[in-house]
Amino acid sequence: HLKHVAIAGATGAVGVEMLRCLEQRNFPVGQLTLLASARSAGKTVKFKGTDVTIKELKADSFEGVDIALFSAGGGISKEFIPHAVKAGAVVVDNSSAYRMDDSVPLVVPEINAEDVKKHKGIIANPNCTTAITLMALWPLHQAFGVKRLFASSYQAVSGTGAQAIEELERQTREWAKAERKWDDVRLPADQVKVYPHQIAFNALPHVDSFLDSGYTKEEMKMENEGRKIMHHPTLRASVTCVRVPVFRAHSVAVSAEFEKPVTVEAAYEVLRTAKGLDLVDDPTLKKYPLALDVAGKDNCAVGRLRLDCALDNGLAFWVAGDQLLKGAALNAVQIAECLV
Ligand code: 2RA
Repeated sequence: HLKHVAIAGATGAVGVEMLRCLEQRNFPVGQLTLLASARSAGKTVKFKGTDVTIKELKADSFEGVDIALFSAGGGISKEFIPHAVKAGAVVVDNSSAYRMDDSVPLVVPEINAEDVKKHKGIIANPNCTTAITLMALWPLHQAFGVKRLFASSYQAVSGTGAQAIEELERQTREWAKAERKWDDVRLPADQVKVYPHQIAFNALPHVDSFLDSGYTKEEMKMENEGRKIMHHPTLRASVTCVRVPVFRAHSVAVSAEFEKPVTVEAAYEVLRTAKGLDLVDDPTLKKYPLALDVAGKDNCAVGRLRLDCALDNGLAFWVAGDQLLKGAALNAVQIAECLV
């Protein structure tokens, strides 16, 4: 039966995609409440051909709400989710606020949908880089038992939000407008607002904040969240997260070591039938996952499979996925689908 659904952060890059996923997947929405900052209150957006007016997010915004999707940052989640739960809503939170809370399931439906029913009012959506990587790692883990992995991510600016998308657009346009050459790409400091350094034509090894260990919070999410989602408490993951001038798809280079003997052919067997994943792997035809190809798509894509030459029993591969969809909005809506 129909649900009263709320989206907190409805005007953000992820919130907009959440609304689109609800519509495209024909989610049983009986009533829709769109919540954002005072700045956005009063604006209208279309849902199934009807104008819906955005309201200011407040403590009492959740009366009668059955399912609340949050994507407005950890601070907003911490402040307002308790009110939503108190009002009787089940919350799917895209922020990192509750992911490692023992009473909060952390879910990628293709992997651990059964954890959804253990919720005490909140279900957490994983970090985008984790979700996208696990879409390829999970089937391989089921078949061969992953011990540890080394990964480098190439993360889209959409992961930072709408302002970062705008910053990459602006910096790229600024360079092109001036008809500058390939060896003259440094922009004036006042063009660098969102990131610590220019993102256009650059690669920033700095996503989220640094820890005393020298890793960033983003880099440790792969191990911390991977252990919880896969119910694999001894998983080890050494990751370097890099922001690159790509708009909305994350790509990850992975080297994974397994318990059981692996071959590329055996890996193909499990990847070919994995849900939510496309196997795109034929270098002779220049076929491998591309950020531009997965952008806007529900499925992630895996390719460049080969026996890892530096591990005794490992596979190297490349996985890509839309950061706003499987990395955030789609996964959150798929979790909500487990609730209806
Ligand atoms: C990022 N994974 O890409 C983080 C949050 N979406 O910035």
